[in-house]
Amino acid sequence: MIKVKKAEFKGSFVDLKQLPDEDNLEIALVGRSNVGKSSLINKVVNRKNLAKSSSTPGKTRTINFYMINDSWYFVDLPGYGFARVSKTERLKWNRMIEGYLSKRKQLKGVIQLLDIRHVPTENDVLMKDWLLHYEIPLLLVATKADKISKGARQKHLNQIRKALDLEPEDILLPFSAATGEGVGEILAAIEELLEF
Ligand SMILES: Nc1nc2c(ncn2[C@@H]2O[C@H](COP(=O)(O)OP(=O)(O)OP(=O)(O)O)[C@@H](O)[C@H]2O)c(=O)[nH]1
Ligand SMILES: [Mg+2]
Repeated sequence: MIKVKKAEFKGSFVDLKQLPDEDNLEIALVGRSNVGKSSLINKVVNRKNLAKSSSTPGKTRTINFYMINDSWYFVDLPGYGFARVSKTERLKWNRMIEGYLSKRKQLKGVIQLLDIRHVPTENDVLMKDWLLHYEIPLLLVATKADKISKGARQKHLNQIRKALDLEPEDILLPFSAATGEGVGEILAAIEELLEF
C-alpha cells in the first residue's frame, strides 16, 4: 500500500489555464461544501493543516494541488451547494469544476464525499451521475462516520445508497477524519486508481 512520506502544497488556482502542466497523475475530491474534503486530505496524508479546513462552509474556493511523494497530486476542489455566493460566482465555479473533471488528462479518479448523517442532495446525485456519464473512475466515501452510533450506521449508509441508486457491488466506504477509520482503504483505492 502507498505510504505517504511527503506531502506539500503546490498551489491554488482559479483558472484551468493556470493548472500545472505536468504528467503527474491526479486524484480529485468532490462533495458538498463542509462535507470534509480538506479534512480527508489531511488525515489520509497524516498532516494536520496541509489543506485548510473550517467549520464555515465555503472555505475552499480555489482548486488546490497537493503533491504526494513527489509523484501524484491530491486535488481539492471547491465544494458545491454553498449558498452564500453570488449566482455569477457559482456559475464560474461550476464551469471550472466541470471543465477540470471532463477535460483533465492527468485525472485518474475522483473521490466523492457524502456526509453519513444526511440524505444526499440533488447536487450530490447530479454529480455522481455526471461522473458516471464521463466514465471517470469513482470512489464513494461517507464522511464523519464518528458522528453517528455504530447501531445507526447501516441505516444511514443504506439511505445514501438508495438516493444514489447504487448497485449492491458498488462500494460506499465509511470514513472519519476524527478517528482515522477508512484511511487504509482510501489509500488502497487510490493506489488502484493510479495504476489503472
Ligand atoms: N467529527 C468530524 N468532523 C469532521 C470530519 N471531517 C470534517 N469534519 C469537520 O467538518 C468541518 C468541515 O470540514 P472541511 O474539511 O473544511 O470541509 P470541506 O469539504 O473541505 O469544506 P469546503 O472547503 O467549505 O468545501 C470542519 O469543522 C471539520 O473539522 C469527521 O470525519 N468527523
Ligand atoms: Mg475545503
